[in-house]
Amino acid sequence: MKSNDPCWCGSGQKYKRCHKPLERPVRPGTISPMRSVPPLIGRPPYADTGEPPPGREPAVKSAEVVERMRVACRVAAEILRDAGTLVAPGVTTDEIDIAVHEATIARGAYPSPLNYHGYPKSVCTSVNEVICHGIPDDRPLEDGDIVNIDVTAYLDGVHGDTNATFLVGEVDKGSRRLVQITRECLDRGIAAAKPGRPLNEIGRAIEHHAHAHDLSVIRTFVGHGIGEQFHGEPSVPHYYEPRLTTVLEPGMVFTIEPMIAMGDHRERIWSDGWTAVTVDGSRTAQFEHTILITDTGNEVLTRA
Ligand code: HM4
Ligand code: CO
Ligand code: CO
Repeated sequence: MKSNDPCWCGSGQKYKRCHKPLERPVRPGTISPMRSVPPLIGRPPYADTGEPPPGREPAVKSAEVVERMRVACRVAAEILRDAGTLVAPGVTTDEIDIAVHEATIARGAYPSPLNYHGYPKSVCTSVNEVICHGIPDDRPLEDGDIVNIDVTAYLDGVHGDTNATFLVGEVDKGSRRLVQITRECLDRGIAAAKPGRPLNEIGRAIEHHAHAHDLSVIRTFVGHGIGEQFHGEPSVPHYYEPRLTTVLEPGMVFTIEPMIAMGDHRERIWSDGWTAVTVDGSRTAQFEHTILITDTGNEVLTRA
């Protein structure tokens, strides 16, 4: 990222931070009341209090936990695939939330985001310059938007977590390229996740690919261990962190979920306490899988 590169905004101006204000920034909308989950569905420990109990889960899972995670992860992938078919101009992110909520319950699962640290909805929907943790609201998707849908399902005591970025109608070439390179960043990260290798190879591979295409890597939000807890050890940065020499071991289960920006990697958080947006309004994309480290490489658990 050289400082005399043209601005990401497409204005043709010469310098990186010279863009004019966004024509249609995403703004906070109206959030509908929290939805309920039928009492017969197994609930994570934070579902009623909003706070997960203290205590850390080991990064290496038992074979029994892994078997349960295979199911939760496949269910999450199916829900995400189905939610993606709804994406179209005019559809509100609240409508996507309702569909994800109902599809999750229909599979006997609890939508993990719901009341996690008080999060008010069953899915995260992050549009354009929203990096992550966008709250579904009454904003209709517009032609030319990109939207990430982040689904986590809690089934039989374990979580499965996956997300993807979808195109809304006709999307400009720069945004399509952002989405494609971000998908490739996830693929490069997965390919680097092998037993006996340091954890930092994952972020190194992702960052290398993003920088090769003049894109930046979000640093504040990272991949995470997952299992009986939604977020646990290890923490998986999507940039190169040389001190992170933790060796990957068979049985580890974690997410890789790179968030890649067209401009500045820094974020600010809306006053809702959740919605993370880029400081310069540049668009971001994200893809996520939950993976298991095996004796020979890894297995992507979140395939539909
Ligand atoms: S909260 N999604 N994600 N995401 N949190 C509601 C929907 C959410 C997160 C999250 C990515 C990485 C880490 C985290 C996290 C603590 C520190 C409490 C364990 O919250 O690590 O939360
Ligand atoms: Co998250
Ligand atoms: Co995640």
